[in-house]
Amino acid sequence: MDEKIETLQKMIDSSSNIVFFGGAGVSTESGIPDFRSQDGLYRQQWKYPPETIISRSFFDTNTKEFYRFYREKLIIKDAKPNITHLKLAELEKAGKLKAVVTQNIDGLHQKAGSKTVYELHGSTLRNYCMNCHKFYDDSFILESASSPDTLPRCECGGLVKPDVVLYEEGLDDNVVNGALKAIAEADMLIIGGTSLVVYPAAGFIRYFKGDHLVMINKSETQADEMADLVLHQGLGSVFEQIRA
Ligand code: CNA
Repeated sequence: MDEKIETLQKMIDSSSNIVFFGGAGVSTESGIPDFRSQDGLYRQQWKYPPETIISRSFFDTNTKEFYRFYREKLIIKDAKPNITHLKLAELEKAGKLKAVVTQNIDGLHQKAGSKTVYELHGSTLRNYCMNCHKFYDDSFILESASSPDTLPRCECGGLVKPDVVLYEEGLDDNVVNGALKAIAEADMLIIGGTSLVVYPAAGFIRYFKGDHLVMINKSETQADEMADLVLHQGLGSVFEQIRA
């Protein structure tokens, strides 16, 4: 076991209130592209930049184009949790990890068995009628596309919108409060798979006042300089060596 992994294991062993703060890099090893890596969604050619498409004003004015992107790029039907999701769930079961705070919208932490998950940006697994608030799953959104131009309509006729926080929309207060409380009370914060450039989410790590701050990310981030331990490598190659 290399020295940094040993240090990480010792930090985990001596902590009892760990929080994991993650982003799209947690799910790349499940086959879901992130935004900013080499093969991320921002490098793919699309008629509009992704941050434009997943904004509220675009949703309101170019609804068909929004759903074409949403169905094709953001709903990943058969994705399975990877070793990082599974180890985090094990750490929670062992009573060491108290919460996962995620910017991801893929539901994979819950699929892995994690119970306390703060989904800052919502979930593609939930979609709701903007008229009567009836909820629909992700299959409904996919199956409602008889042609790529078809909009997902509720039985009442209302448009079914993803329960995902779009650019220009605010975060849910309860989720934010839960996430901030968990981070503020943690004795160890592990940040992983996030470029830490999307706000306000990225600012949440500033609430941490515990003993061990660890950053695990393939590329450099703004958290590197304040972290006690920095690992620039794939999350899977780290978590496969960690004992709960
Ligand atoms: P991002 O900006 O794409 O950054 C991802 C970061 O993860 C990059 O710095 C990569 O270097 C790093 N990374 C990629 N793969 C790995 C790996 N295997 N191990 C370690 N590091 C890795 O994504 P952020 O989450 O920071 O940006 C926030 C956006 C992305 C949120 O609003 C999400 O909703 C959105 N997003 C989510 C998903 C998902 O739910 N799986 C997918 C794509 C985008």
